[in-house]
Amino acid sequence: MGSTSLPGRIILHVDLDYFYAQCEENLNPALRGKPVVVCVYSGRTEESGVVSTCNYEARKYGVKAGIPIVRAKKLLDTADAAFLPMNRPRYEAISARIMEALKPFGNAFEKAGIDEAYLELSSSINGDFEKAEQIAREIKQAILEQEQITCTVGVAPNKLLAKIASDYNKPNGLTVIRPEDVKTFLGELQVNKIPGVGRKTEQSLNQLKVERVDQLAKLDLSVLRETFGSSVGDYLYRAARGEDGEPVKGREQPTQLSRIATLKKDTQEISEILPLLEELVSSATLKLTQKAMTCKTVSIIAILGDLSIHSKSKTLESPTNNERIIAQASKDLIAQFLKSARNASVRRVGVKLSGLSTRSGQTDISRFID
Ligand code: DCP
Ligand code: CA
Ligand code: CA
Repeated sequence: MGSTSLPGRIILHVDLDYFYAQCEENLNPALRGKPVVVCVYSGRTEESGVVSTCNYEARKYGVKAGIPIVRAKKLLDTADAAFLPMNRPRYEAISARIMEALKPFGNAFEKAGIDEAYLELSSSINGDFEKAEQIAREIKQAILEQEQITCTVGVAPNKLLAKIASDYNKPNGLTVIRPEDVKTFLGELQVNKIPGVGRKTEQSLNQLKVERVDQLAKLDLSVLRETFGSSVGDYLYRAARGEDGEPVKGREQPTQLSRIATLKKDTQEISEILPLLEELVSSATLKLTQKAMTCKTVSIIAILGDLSIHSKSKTLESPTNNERIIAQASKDLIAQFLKSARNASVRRVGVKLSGLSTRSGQTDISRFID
């Protein structure tokens, strides 16, 4: 049923604390220490609308996102609270700067909302959770220094667990779930701590006498599928075990990577083509490794003296970022091409790696994390 957590994988989830309200505190430091409520006014009457978010001082009074402003005002009746209209463009500008600052900390970066992002650390630290925790502290410090914004970070073997970890101890928290602790950590949580489990799912689970995740893990897959349908059923089954193979995917994550260059002179000789092709392979493979990605297909491109474009592809046995394997495949392909296209005089040569993935095939795990 799809891949589970790869050995050696480490993911960080960063979630900014009481984000809109914290932005407002920074814009007006006099607000600090007071309950601050950011409101979405509907405009119908002066008071109508809902709470977008609030700081932790306001939360002590029971105020939370989604409740009517009128209700928040009642709860904060006796407090010296500030009610502010939401100003989304401001928060977006702050968010954009923070996201840029986060990117260099990981091999892959995925923005998951205005105030949260995933970072893949796997290939740079070789499964070392101590180092990952250190990076998490550096991130917290960097965002605090640059934007005076606190955040909570979760560090775990996959995205699902990293998200659960960052939700565990807010605000200004840092929670690490090591692979060996997953079962105990997860088992004790209430089922509503699983992302996506809302009130309705929670109620259905309660009817099945399931309140905690360890109890959920005891349910048969067939029962979960019957109750929730096959896709939600499968998700809950895997989530209860802490399993998630989702890659960290930036929107700009490439699906292919290519390198192409012109030969010193047009040639039909493989010996005159190989040195350049090897250089191109080396450069493309380096990029692949830096992105903590693997490729499934290798292609060569040949542009001839008459400027006609030709290509040949080979699908590998398993995804890889191993330069030797990719170089061998390219060499085989160019040899095949020269053989089939007799008299072809090559002017430009290139290599293309496609079927790129941050997930590695099972047989290639060691290459992925080295
Ligand atoms: N938001 C909103 N309406 C909601 C929930 C959230 O407008 N029902 C906005 C305001 C939040 C931002 O999205 O500041 C991020 O949402 P979070 O759920 O991460 O909540 P906060 O960052 O406010 O608080 P926390 O410290 O719990 O993360
Ligand atoms: Ca948040
Ligand atoms: Ca969030």
